[in-house]
Amino acid sequence: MAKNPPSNPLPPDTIARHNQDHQHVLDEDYQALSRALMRRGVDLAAVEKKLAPFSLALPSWGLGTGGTRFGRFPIAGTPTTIHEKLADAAVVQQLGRLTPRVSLHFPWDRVEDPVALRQEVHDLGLGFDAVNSNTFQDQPGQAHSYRHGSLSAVSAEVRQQAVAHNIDCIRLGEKLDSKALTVWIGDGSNFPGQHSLGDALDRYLDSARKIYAALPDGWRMFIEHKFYEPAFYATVIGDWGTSYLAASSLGAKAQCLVDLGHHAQGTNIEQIVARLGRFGKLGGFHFNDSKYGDDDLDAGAINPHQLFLVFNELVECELAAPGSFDPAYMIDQSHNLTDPIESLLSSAETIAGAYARALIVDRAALAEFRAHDDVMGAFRVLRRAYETDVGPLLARLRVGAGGAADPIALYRQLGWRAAKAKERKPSGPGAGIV
Ligand code: LRH
Ligand code: MN
Repeated sequence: MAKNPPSNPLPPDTIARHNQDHQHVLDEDYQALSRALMRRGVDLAAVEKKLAPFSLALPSWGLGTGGTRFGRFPIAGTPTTIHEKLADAAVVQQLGRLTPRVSLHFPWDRVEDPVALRQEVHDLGLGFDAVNSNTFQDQPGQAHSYRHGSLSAVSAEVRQQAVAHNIDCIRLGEKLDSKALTVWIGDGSNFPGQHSLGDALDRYLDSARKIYAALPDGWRMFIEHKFYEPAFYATVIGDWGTSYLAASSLGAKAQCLVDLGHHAQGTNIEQIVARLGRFGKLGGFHFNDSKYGDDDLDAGAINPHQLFLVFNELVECELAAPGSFDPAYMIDQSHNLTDPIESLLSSAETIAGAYARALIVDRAALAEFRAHDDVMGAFRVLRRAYETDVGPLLARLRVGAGGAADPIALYRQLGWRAAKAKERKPSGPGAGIV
């Protein structure tokens, strides 16, 4: 949770005044929670030490209004340029203090002058996280279409074009101090027989090896699997197993990225996290939530218990491999009906809350119950942590880092969106995620 940058989008004194009005209640609630946790033998100082550096990256594409194939209903004042998106990201960071990085998507984010943009993001107290390539859409003037795939396409020209785009993303990312490339491809088929399922993966691996070879030292390549859409019969990187096999065959810099919405209903995602963590291939996350498909809803909005169980596995992975466990935590949501800043403030706190609950699990009691196959005993240990309101703890750390006691209430009070609606050009209606 970072301190004040040179150019804050919001006047810091407004946050200080807001917090003064809330200080008494914050202290009371925090004292009550710390007393309750102390009684349960939870070492609050250790929990806060773990929680304080926790941070997330915002998706540049999540700062604008999202949509579906059926339509998009932009809110006046939402950002359309990279500069407007970074200003809004700085508002989320200044109020919430959990999101000091932004993940860019090329070519959605047009970067005219990377050196100037790097300075701009620094002045806003932010940085750039993984960059994302895009070979799931055709760009105007593009030589070869991705209609029949990209990195796994039958056409060598198409594969070469897709490889070149990914390497361009790495080179641009280097200029922006990013340290990772996320590769999600929509490649797949809609009809049985359309593709050789084996050859399609081999073509993908051949292309991915060329991208991997272009990675600078210290960089990582995140392979993002997804079980369907836009392909509706078979997806080349359709599950964690294929992603794990691909990352293992590429090398140490390649790891698997888990987007929570990319799994069939009923999938035990926390077990996938445990497996990838156990074998050192858990590179990162795209946090969101879904009820049906890849709905890209706000994290924890539908299934907050699953989010808690994912962090419970992350804490166990961290305990099993202290120091070598460093997944990239990113949000990937589509804000179709809410103000993106409010959704990102809410989601970031929800995700940090899931981590905080996982940190207060009584691991010793859990191990004891597990050792004696005491099913209900073990379950109740997790349930007790899950049912703990950690809000006062998060608020104390947030305010301590210069954030707002009640970020969304202050955001609304300050009228940022209305002010931006007067100065920003409207983004037209349309369809699709951006
Ligand atoms: C694919 C995905 C991927 C991004 C896109 C915006 O569904 O999750 O991470 O490239 O959304
Ligand atoms: Mn994603």
